[in-house]
Amino acid sequence: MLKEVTQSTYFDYYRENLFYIEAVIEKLLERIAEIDARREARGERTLCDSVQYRIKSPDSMMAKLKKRGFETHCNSAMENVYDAAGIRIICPYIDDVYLMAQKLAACSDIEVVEIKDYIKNPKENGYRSYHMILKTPVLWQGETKHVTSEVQIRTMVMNSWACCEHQLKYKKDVSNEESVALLKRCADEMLKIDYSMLRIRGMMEESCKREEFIV
Ligand code: 0O2
Repeated sequence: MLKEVTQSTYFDYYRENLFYIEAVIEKLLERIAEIDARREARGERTLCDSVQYRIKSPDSMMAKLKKRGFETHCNSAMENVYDAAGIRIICPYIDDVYLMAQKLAACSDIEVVEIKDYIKNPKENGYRSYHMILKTPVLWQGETKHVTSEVQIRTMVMNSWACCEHQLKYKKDVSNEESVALLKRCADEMLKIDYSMLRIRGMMEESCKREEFIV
């Protein structure tokens, strides 16, 4: 059971929806693990460095609903906001992000509702990540519900930038233009690191293949 499910503040707000939210997270974690387990069995590199998840806190959910002009009760949350269940997949390389997204979309019990590719179209502040809104059927006490969730997929490099930025300024009104511009420049430089790492991997894989061929 996820730690949020045992907290009464979460249950007081989400009521029985909390169990569906927990179930959808567990199902997606299973699918993600299966994707990498299949690759491992074929002797391929795994796509995930780590996977994180969370249930959106009632305060954060109510603030989001209010900001968007919706009522703040839990039924409104389940209808109007898609990220009560949130999963973040951290991948070593930038091509892993797209491969993982493709593999998830191919799962028979996962429907892709929306995609926001903040890697191809980064946010103005430099934020990069691949976001998927998914709908997944979950069964709980004999009733099946189609539950939405948000899956964020990004590289370790993108994740370090996002974590620092989140701590420094996300949702805060920071008016120091120089620091905001510097943060954006860091994000752009970090993207170059992602592409360099991909190139290095390609070069190493090539030389391994050549050595195997010679032997
Ligand atoms: P938390 O604390 O992660 O749950 P909106 O929330 O209205 O701006 P929307 O339409 O819900 O945006 O989805 P979007 O833009 O795809 O972003 C949702 C999530 O992406 C956010 O969740 C963050 O986790 C992450 N995110 C988006 N933009 C940024 C950013 O500029 N910096 C960082 N560090 N993370 C970002 P929540 O619900 O806002 O917050």
